[in-house]
Amino acid sequence: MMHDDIARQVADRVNAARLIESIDALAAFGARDDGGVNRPALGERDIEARRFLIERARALGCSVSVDACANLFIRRDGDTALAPVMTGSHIDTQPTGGKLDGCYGVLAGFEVLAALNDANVRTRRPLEVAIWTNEEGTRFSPGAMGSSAFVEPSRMTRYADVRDVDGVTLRAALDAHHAAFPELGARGSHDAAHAFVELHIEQGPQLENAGVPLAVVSGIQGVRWYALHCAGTAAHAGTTPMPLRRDAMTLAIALHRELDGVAHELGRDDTRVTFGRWNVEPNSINTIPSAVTFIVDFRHPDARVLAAFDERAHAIAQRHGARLEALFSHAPVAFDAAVLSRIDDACRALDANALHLTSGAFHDAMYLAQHCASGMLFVPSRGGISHNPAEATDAGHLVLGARVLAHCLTTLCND
Ligand code: HGY
Ligand code: MN
Ligand code: MN
Repeated sequence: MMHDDIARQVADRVNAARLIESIDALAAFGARDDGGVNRPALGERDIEARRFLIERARALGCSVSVDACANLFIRRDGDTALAPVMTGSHIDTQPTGGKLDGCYGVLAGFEVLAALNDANVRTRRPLEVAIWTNEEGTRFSPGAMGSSAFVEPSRMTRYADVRDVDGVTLRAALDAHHAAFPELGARGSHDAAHAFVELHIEQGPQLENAGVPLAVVSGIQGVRWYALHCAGTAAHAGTTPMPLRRDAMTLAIALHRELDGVAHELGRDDTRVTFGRWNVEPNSINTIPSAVTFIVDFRHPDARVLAAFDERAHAIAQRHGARLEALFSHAPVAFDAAVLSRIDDACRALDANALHLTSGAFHDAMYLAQHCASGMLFVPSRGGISHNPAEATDAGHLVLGARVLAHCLTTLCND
């Protein structure tokens, strides 16, 4: 039987009810009252969610292994020991996250494993579903920590001492994960995979505005995160005359205004600049702030604009006497043409219309692209909303995305 026929058979065994049930079941770990999810990387809820997925993986007849950054690898053996095909994403969430960001890609990978079993299909290559640690970067910075450590293990030396807002180190969080799953074997080899395909929600409005159910993602824009540390002198809010103050917040607001202006001047309509995290000390109504730290998240598709912003940001910080700390940087990524063509083929095989677009959000696939031929597939986000409890995607789109993923992974596993 031709590869395409087999791939079609597997796609046809994707079970809508099973996929939707798994999304709702995973969302229970860290469920918020408003329908969203708050599941910080390697926290208790994440550990319990991982336990739930490890049990489901074993029920599917798969083995589960782990690496130094607690990335999980759910493996369905193939008929050979050739390099595996990989898929997957992340299950850590934003504090006011939704049920789908990352989770959908992991659970669609599980659905493909189940569909292969239901179709009684053996593949030439192994198939691995990866659960990458700390993609959001909201507990431990930088983002996409797990996938970046998988691609370059030496990064773990620097990552281990990174602390969350409560002062807990990544090392301590990894120790707690190991204590929770002492039986998990090490994945060991980091030999290149045959290919990596990540399925994800778009998290923006393009697909919905175009009325198209799928996107083959040609690349990801670049990202820079900086912390701006502004110093002042704590003093009494009532007694200290304005000219005598060293108010850290006054300095921070001046920096914010200039950085925002430069971001829009350099990047024009493609600029995405966000100042989402502020820390004020002592954060008291009637004490002049002695220290303010805020984080800038700057994104742009053009590497030259990212470099120009970097230069201007350093100059602005220096001129104002603030300390700029570079937290995270990833250049724009272009995915592998051959893998994108296979994803396109799968869309066509299932008579599904697909756009080509560049991702505004970063994803683990940006690092996997350094490891092996990689590509991404998107489904629409209702209202373009994400990183918000209202994040949602029509069930029909979720199922179609899983079917295309099943078709694509099956053909890649038979290369
Ligand atoms: O920030 C991002 O782009 C991703 O959603 N973590
Ligand atoms: Mn994500
Ligand atoms: Mn996200």
